Amino acid sequence: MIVGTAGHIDHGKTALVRALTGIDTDRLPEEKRRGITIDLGFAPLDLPNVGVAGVVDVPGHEAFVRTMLAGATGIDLALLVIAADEGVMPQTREHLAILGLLGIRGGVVALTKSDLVEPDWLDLVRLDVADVLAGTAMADAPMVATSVVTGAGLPALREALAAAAADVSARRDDDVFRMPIDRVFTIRGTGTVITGTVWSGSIGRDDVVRVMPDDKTVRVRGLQAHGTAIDRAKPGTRLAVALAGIDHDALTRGAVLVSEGGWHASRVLRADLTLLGNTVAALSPRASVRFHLGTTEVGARVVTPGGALSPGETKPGRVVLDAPVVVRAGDRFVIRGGSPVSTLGGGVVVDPHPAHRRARPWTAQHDSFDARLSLALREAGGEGLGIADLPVRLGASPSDVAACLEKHKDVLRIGARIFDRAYRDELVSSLAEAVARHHQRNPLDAGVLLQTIRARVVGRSELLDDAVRTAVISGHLETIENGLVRRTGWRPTLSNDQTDLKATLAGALRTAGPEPPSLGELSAAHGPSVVPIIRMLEREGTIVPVESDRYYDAGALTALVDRLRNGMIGGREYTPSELRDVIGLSRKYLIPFLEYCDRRGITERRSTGRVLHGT
Ligand SMILES: Nc1nc2c(ncn2[C@@H]2O[C@H](COP(=O)(O)OP(=O)(O)O)[C@@H](O)[C@H]2O)c(=O)[nH]1
Ligand SMILES: [Mg+2]
Repeated sequence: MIVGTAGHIDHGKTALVRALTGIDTDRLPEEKRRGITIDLGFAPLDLPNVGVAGVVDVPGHEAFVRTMLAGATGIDLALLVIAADEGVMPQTREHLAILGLLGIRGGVVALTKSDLVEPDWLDLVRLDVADVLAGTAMADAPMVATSVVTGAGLPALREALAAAAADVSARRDDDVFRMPIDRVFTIRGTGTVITGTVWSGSIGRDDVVRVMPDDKTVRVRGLQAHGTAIDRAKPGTRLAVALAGIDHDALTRGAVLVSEGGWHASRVLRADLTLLGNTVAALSPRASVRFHLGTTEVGARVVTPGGALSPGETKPGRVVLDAPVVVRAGDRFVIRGGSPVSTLGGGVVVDPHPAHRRARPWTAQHDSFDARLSLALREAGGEGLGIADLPVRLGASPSDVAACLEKHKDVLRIGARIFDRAYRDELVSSLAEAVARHHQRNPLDAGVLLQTIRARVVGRSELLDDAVRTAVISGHLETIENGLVRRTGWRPTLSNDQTDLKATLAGALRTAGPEPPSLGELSAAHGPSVVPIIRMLEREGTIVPVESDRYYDAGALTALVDRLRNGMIGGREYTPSELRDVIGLSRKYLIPFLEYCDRRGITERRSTGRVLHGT
C-alpha cells in the first residue's frame, strides 16, 4: 500500500508525514548513503487493520511532481494537503490534475495548520475546497482538519487513511511482474541494488527477470521491504532488490524490471489523450512534449488526427517517443511542457505496439478487453498475435486473457498464436478463387501447385496451412498427387477440336516410334494447345518424356528398352557407338535415350561406356 502526498509548497506535507510516522523525509537525502534500509522519500506509516503503508514525500515542486509521476500505478491512495490559512493554490490544482490523469481514485484531504485559523474560517475553507474538488478524482475524499502544533485531527486522519486503504481493491499478484526502477546504488558486499514500487505481479528471491528497455537478463539475489529481508514481494510494495549479473552503470532511473516474455519497448503507442481544461492553448498536431510514465521521462510528439487537441478535450491519437519506453495497455501517463514547465495533460495507453502502417487511432469507447482484442486481431491480419504478448499488449492478466480466448468468437488459435477467424475465412475464399482462376486460364491442367497459390496470399505459414486444411474440409478444394490442388470435382475438359488434336498427337508419336518429333516441332505444326494436351497424355501414361522437350509413345519406348536389354551382354561395357549398332538409333536420339536409361537405372554409366545395371 503506497500513500502519495500532494499539495502546494509549504502547506505542511512534510510536517504532517513527520507527525504521522516520526520520519523527517526532508532529511532522508542526507542519510541516503547509510544504505538499503533507507528509502529516499518513503516513510513507513502504520495504519490500524491495514498494516504498514509507504508514504512518499520529497521536497521541491519539480522533484515532487516527478515522484508523483513515478508513483503512477504505484500510488494507491492520495493524501492531499491544503493549508487552512491559504486554501487552494496553483500547485494544489496541478497535483489534483495529475492525480486525475493517473487514475488515482482513493484519497484523504488534510486541512493543515488548523491552529492558525478561526473555526468560522475553517468552515469557509471546507466549502471552498469542496467546490474545487467537485468533479475531480478527490471529489468523494473525506476532509480532516489537522495541526501538527496542537496534534488536532491526527488520530482522525490516521483512521480516515486506514478506512480509505481498506476500500482500495487489492492488487492482483497473478499478473505479469513490473517494477519501475527509481534508484540504483552499490552496496559493499551486496553489489547492485535498485529500489522501486512493484506495480503488478510478484517477484521472488532467485527469480530471473529482465531489465528493460535494454533487455538484459538478471537474477534476484535478495529482496527487502521496509528494511526487512523477504522471500517474495506483492504488488504495491516498496522494495529494494539486490541483482546479480548487472553493473551499477548499466542501470538507470527510468529502466524497468519485468518478468520474462511479453514485454517489448515501444517507440510509438496508441493512446486516448486528454488536454487539461486549464491549459491556455490547444496542443498543436505533432507538438513536442515531455512524456512521463513511471520513472521514465522522455521527449515525445503527440499526434492527434483531425487537428489540435483543445483544452479539456479527450481524443484518440498516437504518441511518438524519442527513446524506447516499456509500456502496457491501460498505463496512465502525463505530458508536461511549456515554460515554465507545467502539466499539460496525459492519457491512457490503448495499444503499446500498434501495427506499423494501418495504425488508425482506436477510440475511447473500445475499452473492453474483448473489443480491443478484436481490433488488434483485425489489424494483425495474416501475422496474428503471440498469446504470450497479450497481457502487456492489451492490458489484462494472463488468466483473464486465457479465459477470454476460450470464448471469443473472433479468435482462431493455432499453436502459440491467435488469428482473426474472419481473415482465415477470407484466405480460404482467396485460395479457392485463385485455383478457380487457374482452371479457367488453363482448362487442360489437372490442377495448380499448392505452393503457387500459397504465394499469392499473405499470412504466416501456420495460418496458410490451416486455410488450406479448412478449404479441403469445407469442400472448396481437393489435393491431388504431386503437390497439386484443384477445385473439388474439377476435371480438365476438352473441346471437340482438342479431342481430335489429342488423338492426332498420340497417333503421331506412336507412328514415329523410336525417333519422335520434339515438342517444339509438334507445337509449330499444331498450335498452342499442344503443350497442355501433351501433359494430359503424359498424366494418362500414354506418352513418356525422355528429354524435356521430347516425348515417346509408351509402347515404343518399352520396345526400345527391351531391344537394348536383349542386345547387351551382362557385365560388358559398351561404348555409345557399339550401342548404336545394338539398337540402331541416330546419335541425336541415342544419347538422350541412353541418359534416360541411366536415370531409370536400366543402364549404368562407367568411365569408358555403359553396362546393364546390376551386372
Ligand atoms: N502552525 C502550523 N504550522 C505548520 C503546520 N504544519 C506545517 N507547518 C509549518 O509550515 C511550514 C511548511 O511545512 P512543510 O511541512 O515543510 O511544508 P511542505 O512544503 O508542504 O512539505 C513549516 O514551517 C512548518 O513548520 C501546522 O499544522 N501548524
Ligand atoms: Mg516538504
